[in-house]
Amino acid sequence: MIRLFDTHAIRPVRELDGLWDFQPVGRAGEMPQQFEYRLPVPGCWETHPDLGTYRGTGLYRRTINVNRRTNLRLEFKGVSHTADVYFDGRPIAHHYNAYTAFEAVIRDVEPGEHEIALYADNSFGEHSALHIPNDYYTYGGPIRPVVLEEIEDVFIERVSFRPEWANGTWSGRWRAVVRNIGEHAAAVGLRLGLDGLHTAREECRIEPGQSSVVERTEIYDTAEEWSPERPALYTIRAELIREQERAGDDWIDRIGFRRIETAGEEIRLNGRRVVFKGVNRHEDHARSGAALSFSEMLHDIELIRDLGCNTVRTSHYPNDERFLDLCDEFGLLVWEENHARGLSEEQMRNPNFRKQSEDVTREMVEQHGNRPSIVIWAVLNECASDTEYGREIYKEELELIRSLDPSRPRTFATHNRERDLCLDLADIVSFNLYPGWYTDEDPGELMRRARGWADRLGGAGRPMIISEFGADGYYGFRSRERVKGSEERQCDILDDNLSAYLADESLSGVLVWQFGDCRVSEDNGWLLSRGCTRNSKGLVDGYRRPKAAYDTVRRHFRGEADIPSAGRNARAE
Ligand code: ADA
Repeated sequence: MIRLFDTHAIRPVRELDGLWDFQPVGRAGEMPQQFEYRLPVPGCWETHPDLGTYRGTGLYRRTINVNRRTNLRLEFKGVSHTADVYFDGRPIAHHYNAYTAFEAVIRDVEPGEHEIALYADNSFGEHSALHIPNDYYTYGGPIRPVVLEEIEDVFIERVSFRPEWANGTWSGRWRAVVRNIGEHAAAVGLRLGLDGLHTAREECRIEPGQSSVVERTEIYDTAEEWSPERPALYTIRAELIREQERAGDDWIDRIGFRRIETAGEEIRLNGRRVVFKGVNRHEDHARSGAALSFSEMLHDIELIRDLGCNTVRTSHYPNDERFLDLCDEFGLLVWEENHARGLSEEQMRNPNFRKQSEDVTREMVEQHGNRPSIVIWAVLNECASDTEYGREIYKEELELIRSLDPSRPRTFATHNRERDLCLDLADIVSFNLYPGWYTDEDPGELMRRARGWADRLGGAGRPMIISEFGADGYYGFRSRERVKGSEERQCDILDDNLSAYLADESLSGVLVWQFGDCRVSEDNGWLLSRGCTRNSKGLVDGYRRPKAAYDTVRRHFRGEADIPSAGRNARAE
């Protein structure tokens, strides 16, 4: 399943899912004599019993049949973490980062059988500045769908639609990119339609080998607002009109009309104050790794809604389009962030860091910018925001986001407390704090101190979010003494944190670390602080079995927290 809706009605599209041949290889480009394995796509190789800890390069191979001479467009929605794609033995694409999509366009493909070879590499080293040994796992393989499309020489590359609200009326700012891969200039029409509300037409000319941008603003004065209570979605459709009014290509997406802005210390959604109550979520499942099936994603959404959350943070990378589709559909608000976790200044000085980080940021905003559910863009979780060099990078990335999308507030989650040098650069100040777990601080007191740091360090008068807090809780580990690591102690710590944060009316958000337990890398000492090589701060375990803390959080988020947790006073310390 590619998306929750058809992205094309005219352009022929098919998903290349199913079993592909697979073989571990030494490097991209190497063709083995034989293939020992057949693995699912989408999927990650760790789900195979022989390959549960394989780190290196793996080759996925399959053939396709083409029944007429045509141009092909292959889209890989996410390959972890470096992809090299070959078509009939010829390299056609290279891409770094597991969490954004990339394409390859192949011209004039002859009818017959053709081979697609996808090399995926999940190895660590200087070549990979963002995927490093970390407190989550970098799996290997095509963790998201692979799509095959047939395109004409002139086709629609991308359409963005930004809703705007002015003088009590909605309008929409269209921006369509039309590309010409042919050898002749082309003049085409472009029909831009929004569900029955309007259709507009523009003409454009595209030189060979070039792209043209068509921009237009339309008024939609009867549009219904998208909100968590009523997530009204509209379908936008761009149609490319060739000679004799023939529709040559199309591009379909879903959008929603909603406003998100900060006003002093408040965040406002559609003009009304919103407080984010939610969870941080990794794309990780004990059964399927980072390649969650659609039904596993939907199950996560159902659990998150059942918890009483209105928000999910895509820690620490852009998420699967199908998961975001579900958020659009169910009215769940999303904090989406670029890919990075806990990079020191030295790691941010990796010669590949700047380019790799800029690419994933740009791709995230370009690929996900139409979604009403995304209300915050964030960068660089817990990186070196306490150094001068770090500040340079935070500034660059936050400015890049602003230049690509001025419509959403930006933030970053910091653990640098009173040492942070970047709080003035973001629209929202966000702190990761772990009182009760890593420190013995009182959550209410710490939150007030955090407000003080924000006020002193350039974040005065801006909204504040507690973007992470939590505690380990090993599923099934019970303790009458409520020791650290027990389900009971996890309940206590979350209870203390949530009681303090939710009682404070000035806070704009509380996001629990984390929704589900996730696998972590064995390298780099993570093993020492992560029993069973898992980060066990989930409200559910890797298989989605709710821990006792699930109900603690559920009571708070649903406003039923005066019901005390069982046995609370029994802690022996
Ligand atoms: C950090 C980090 C998370 C996770 C968490 C923890 O603040 O942002 O990715 O590592 O702490 O469990 O300690």
